Formats: sequence, structure tokens, C-alpha cells
Amino acid sequence: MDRTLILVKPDAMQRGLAGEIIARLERRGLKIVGMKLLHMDEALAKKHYAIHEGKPFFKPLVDYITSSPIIAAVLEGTKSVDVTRNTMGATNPVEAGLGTIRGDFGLEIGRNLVHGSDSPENASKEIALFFSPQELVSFKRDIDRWIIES
Ligand code: DAT
Ligand code: MG
Repeated sequence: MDRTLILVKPDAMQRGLAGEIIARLERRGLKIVGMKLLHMDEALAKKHYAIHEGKPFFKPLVDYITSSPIIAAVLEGTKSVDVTRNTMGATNPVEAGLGTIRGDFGLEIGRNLVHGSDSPENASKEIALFFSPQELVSFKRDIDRWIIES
């Protein structure tokens, strides 16, 4: 199972870039197997960003990610973690390449539009924070296409 979690962050939601961001990942070939609009509370934000606890940007990060509704989605496909992160670009938009989401639409590290899991292990953990197994569909690969299993 090759899945990753993305979050369309509050700045992207407020700027009307959710469709653009999801479209770029979808056009790459990744399949949407789960999606929801939700407003993260502080407890969920702290769990999701637990690895950054203690860092100077932790509180601003939690305040930011809980500041408006966001979209959480699970994407599935070959090397989904790496492909998603390549499509997102570097954490700091100033360093992100043109043609990446952060490079094309961002300027501030604290407003970098999108989250993507950084390893398959963390993807599994993060997906479980946001989705129950019943909320995800599964795709079956049939040579060169993906078919939703009923
Ligand atoms: P990424 O989102 O690319 O996985 P990360 O996991 O290192 O990056 O950090 C999580 C988020 O925290 C990142 O998207 C933006 C914020 N952040 C990271 N480093 C920061 C810094 N030095 N100053 C301010 N915000 C930072
Ligand atoms: Mg990260």
C-alpha cells in the first residue's frame, strides 16, 4: 500500500488554491482515496506536529494550522510520498523550485500552502490521525489504469 497524507493548509484555502493544489497532485497520477474538509483542533494539531514540539516555530505552526478549515486527503500511487513531496517543493517556498506548488505560490516558510508526509511510516501514522479505514476507498491496479474496488 503506497499512500500519503496531504493537508491543504489555511493560507491555500483562504487564497482559493485548494483545487489547483489537488489538481497538480491528481494530474501527476496519484489517486484520491480519501478526502475531507475539517477544522483541526489544538489537540489534533499537536499530535500531527508532535515531532516539532519544543521548536521555536511550534506554537505559531499550531496556531496557523488550526486557524481555518483545511482539506485533508489521502493519495495513493507509485512512490506517493516522494512524488507528493517533489510536487510540493522545498519546505521554504523561497528555496522551492519553479513548477512546484510552494515555488509557484509561496514566499513564507510559515505559509507554505500544503503538507505532505515525509516517509511511508509517518504517512501511515498521519493517515490514521485523520481517517478511519472505512473512510478510504481502495484502488486496484489493472495494467495501466486504476479501478475503484466496489
Ligand atoms: P515540511 O512541511 O516540508 O514537511 P517540516 O516537517 O520540517 O516541513 O516542518 C513542518 C512545518 O513547520 C513546515 O511546513 C513549516 C513549519 N516550519 C518548519 N521549519 C520552520 C522554520 N524554521 N520557521 C518557521 N516555520 C517552520
Ligand atoms: Mg514534515
